[in-house]
Amino acid sequence: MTTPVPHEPSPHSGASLVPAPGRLSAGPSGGGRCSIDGATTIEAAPGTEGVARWLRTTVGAATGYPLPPSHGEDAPRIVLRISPEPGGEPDGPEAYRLSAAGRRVVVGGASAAGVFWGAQTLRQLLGPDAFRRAPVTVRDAWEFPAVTIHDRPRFRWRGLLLDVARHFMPKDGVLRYLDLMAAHKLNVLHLHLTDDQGWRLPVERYPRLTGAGSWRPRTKFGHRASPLWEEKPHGGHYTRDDIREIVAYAAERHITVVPEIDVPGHSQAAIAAYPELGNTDVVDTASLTVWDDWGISPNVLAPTDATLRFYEHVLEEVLELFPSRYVHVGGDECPKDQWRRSPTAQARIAELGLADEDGLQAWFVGHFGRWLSERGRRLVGWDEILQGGPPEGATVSSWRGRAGGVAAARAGHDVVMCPEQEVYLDHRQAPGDDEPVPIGWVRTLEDVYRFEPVPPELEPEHARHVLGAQANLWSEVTEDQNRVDYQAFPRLAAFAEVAWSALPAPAERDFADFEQRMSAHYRRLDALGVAYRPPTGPLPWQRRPGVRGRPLDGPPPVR
Ligand code: TNX
Repeated sequence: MTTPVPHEPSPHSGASLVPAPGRLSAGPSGGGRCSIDGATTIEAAPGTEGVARWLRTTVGAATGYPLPPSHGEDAPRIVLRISPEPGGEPDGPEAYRLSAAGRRVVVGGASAAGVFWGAQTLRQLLGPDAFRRAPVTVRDAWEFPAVTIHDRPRFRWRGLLLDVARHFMPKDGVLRYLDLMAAHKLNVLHLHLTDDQGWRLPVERYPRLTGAGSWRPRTKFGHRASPLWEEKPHGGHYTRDDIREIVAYAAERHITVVPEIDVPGHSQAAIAAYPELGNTDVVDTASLTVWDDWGISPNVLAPTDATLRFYEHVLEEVLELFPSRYVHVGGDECPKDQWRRSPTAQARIAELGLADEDGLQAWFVGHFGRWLSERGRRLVGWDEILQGGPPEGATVSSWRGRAGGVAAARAGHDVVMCPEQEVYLDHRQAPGDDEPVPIGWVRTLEDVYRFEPVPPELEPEHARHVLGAQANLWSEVTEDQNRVDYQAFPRLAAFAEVAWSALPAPAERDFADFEQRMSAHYRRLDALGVAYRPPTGPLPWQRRPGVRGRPLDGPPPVR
């Protein structure tokens, strides 16, 4: 993590950048314009070819300009270069500087990632139509006010979780979200690939995981109290090439895909496919199906050697497909009832000399922590992995509030802050009962804008363990792309600013300034075709009258 630079509200209201950059000033000569046109070329220094390709395919498509490689000194151009800070990298590898004046734009990044984030800023400067895929009008030139920007992220983990298990998100949808993340300078996609309700990852050695585990014969609208079963199968899974494509597409955008294989709970789909994975001595796992309801399934993995081997084999294929240093193994919400009743589980507790079932869970997760570190990877787990002691070197996703993150950081573990009370985007964003299937706490755009990833109670020497923040978008109530967009936006834009920009303490944040920039940003989202929640509330077709959500005055949110 880099030290925050003080945030200056944009003096350049026309630019309306989201997330806000560190420093922005009017062009080198104190004013003037910058333009790109049909003669503009791209001069890409070694290492920045990917950014040039991205500019050509996006800004090139939107403007209709070819943006060919530069030859010769005089052509109007976009210059891409990697220019580490002299004497080190005080601003971190993702920092960039952008200066735009006349017919020349220069983007210098501390690394290719920095150059890429600078290119995102350039696209925003060009105006909302730069987010379209073809020109809506033929223009001689695209103009914007000349500007100089110095920018860098506050956090190195700026994540979004997509739950592709509860409702499958086809490959195109994932690629589209990678584009949306890139436009907001987010850099970690946490893919929740397995759960009780579906297994989406192809595993060559165990074909039934997707063969049987990737679909359920019926599904349900609404949260778990809803009576609205739909007698229609739901399912889908990726192929190995789909995963390779997703990972490569993400890498071109300087986004890391962190895969999650959830163990030992949230595993009913796997048990339905391979009944021997479950606690066969206390349940007839052969009659289990992929779960068609929401909540926390009691059917968890058996703590046997055979189960460990099975998941090692699964993880071998995960490591082959995902280069990410971090691999998430879940560890959340594992009901212990079956283990309490299972003679096999109890024998294991005795054999290992463990105190109880929590110890068994820690042993199970710890096994994979060691297994991953022997292979040069790092385990990430939900904050339940703190019970019974987290594996050495594990990173903790703090979701049940901030306490898990604080305890983990004090114990020397890296943490990603994603408290459900603040950044669960499946939760409702307004109190009105016209919100579509409202669940969870009300978290408005302003609430998300005032989310602070570093818990105030954390001592400065431990705060460096906060790698960053993540917004989690679970999909029990988001059955298609429009519903996902509605929950994600506009709040993901506020979240991106929290994760990227050096904002002051929550109470001092200038939400009015953010809202003003958002009015321009909504035009970008329109051009991108994002079905966001309008500031005035849901459009008629975004409502879902009569579907039971969760009453606001009830107990804490039901999942
Ligand atoms: C909690 S976050 C869960 C998910 C649910 C989500 C719904 C976490 C580790 N577990 O399984 O989908 O709440 O908001």
